[in-house]
Amino acid sequence: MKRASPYVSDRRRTILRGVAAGSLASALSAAVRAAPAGGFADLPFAGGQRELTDAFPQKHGLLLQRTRPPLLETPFAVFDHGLTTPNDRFYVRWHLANIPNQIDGAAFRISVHGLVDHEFVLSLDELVTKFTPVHLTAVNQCSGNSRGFFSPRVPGGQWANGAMGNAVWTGVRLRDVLDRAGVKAGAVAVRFHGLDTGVIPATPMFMKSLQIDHARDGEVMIAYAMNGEPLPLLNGFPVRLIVPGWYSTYWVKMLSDIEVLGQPDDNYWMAKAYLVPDNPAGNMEPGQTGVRFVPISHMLPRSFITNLIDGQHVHAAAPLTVRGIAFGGNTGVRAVAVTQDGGSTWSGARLGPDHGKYSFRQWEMRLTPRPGPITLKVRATNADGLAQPAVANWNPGGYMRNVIESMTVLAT
Ligand SMILES: Nc1nc2c(c(=O)[nH]1)N[C@H]1C(S)=C(S)[C@@H](COP(=O)(O)O)O[C@H]1N2
Ligand SMILES: [Mo]
Repeated sequence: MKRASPYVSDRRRTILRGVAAGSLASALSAAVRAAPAGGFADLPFAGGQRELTDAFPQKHGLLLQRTRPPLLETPFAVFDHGLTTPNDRFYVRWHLANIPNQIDGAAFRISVHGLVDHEFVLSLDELVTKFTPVHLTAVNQCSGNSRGFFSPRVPGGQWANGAMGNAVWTGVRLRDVLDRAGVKAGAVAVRFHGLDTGVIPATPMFMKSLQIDHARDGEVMIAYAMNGEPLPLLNGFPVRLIVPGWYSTYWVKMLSDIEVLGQPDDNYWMAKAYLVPDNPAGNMEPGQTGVRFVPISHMLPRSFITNLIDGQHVHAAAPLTVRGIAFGGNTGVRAVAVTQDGGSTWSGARLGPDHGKYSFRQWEMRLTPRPGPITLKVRATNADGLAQPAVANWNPGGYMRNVIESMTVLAT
């Protein structure tokens, strides 16, 4: 048996402490009766009034969109505070209403089964101590982040830009777990599900799959820590899947079941939900017919200004720092550019330290505004040379929005 490194045993204690923290978490049902944190916010689209809530366990100051199952958005100002998104401010999204209120980490098991040589169940303790730990900084972004800005509007969670976050994930390679099971010839996909269920038995269980080669690429992780702490219950305690560069619909939370499949997965959540037009931007015209749809996959480049808000007054003729975050999607950020003249001229921003290709990248630019309104736009180009578009993509699911963002400030 492999002896655990001090780091791992340290980690293990943290995780086991996390179990206790998990049971301290107030029940969700009690949580939703609690009073608002104080304060409301107006997201910049019709129907965007949100209460700021403290009512959910391990969460603080999130924009309440729905209580059960919870949809909680990160207020955008949080992204100005640092490279990673604090766990208590990290957004939350669930599909099904029955989510465990507490999980006993000591009793928790992951079942690995299907087209493998040896089926087995894995305890949290084994996962933490028997596999090589890995760390990765990666953006978790909902496929429907920014859906509230779609025009024409589409149904679904009406998020502004806060259904995303960046965290340092610690866990093990999915490949290592699959290797221990021994994937048989003929395997085509690996399917994942967690502990959440629907209210009525007819509700399809939330299950997502990856192609076998993707599942074994050595990057996909089973994470047991987020920013050095156990995962908050609502972000998937005790373990979740991390699929770097892919939309978070694949990042299955409270992961309890891993099944190797010998045929493509045609379950509801793969075959019917989360489909996008089969082109690089997931784009189509509203009302267009004959469009071929495919399962959503990797993310697209995006960038945001984080230290200014639309309509803000700034000093004219004095140096102004504009800063923000960018990410490349499924690869790193090559460049971030800013325009203050509607897009005729762009200047390169200074990029902050590189924390890996799946992380947010901070950027900064100094400019001296002339008096009057200034429309600022920011554009990221990723390492593949793909830049954000000037015109928004559209699809009926409200997925993959990544248009160049714009805001107007008034210099006086
Ligand atoms: N078990 C489970 N995992 C899940 C989901 C879910 O409903 N159940 N939703 C997915 C979707 S669509 C998103 S956007 C992310 C949200 O992750 P977060 O709540 O940690 O931010 O979880 C993903 N993993
Ligand atoms: Mo999502």
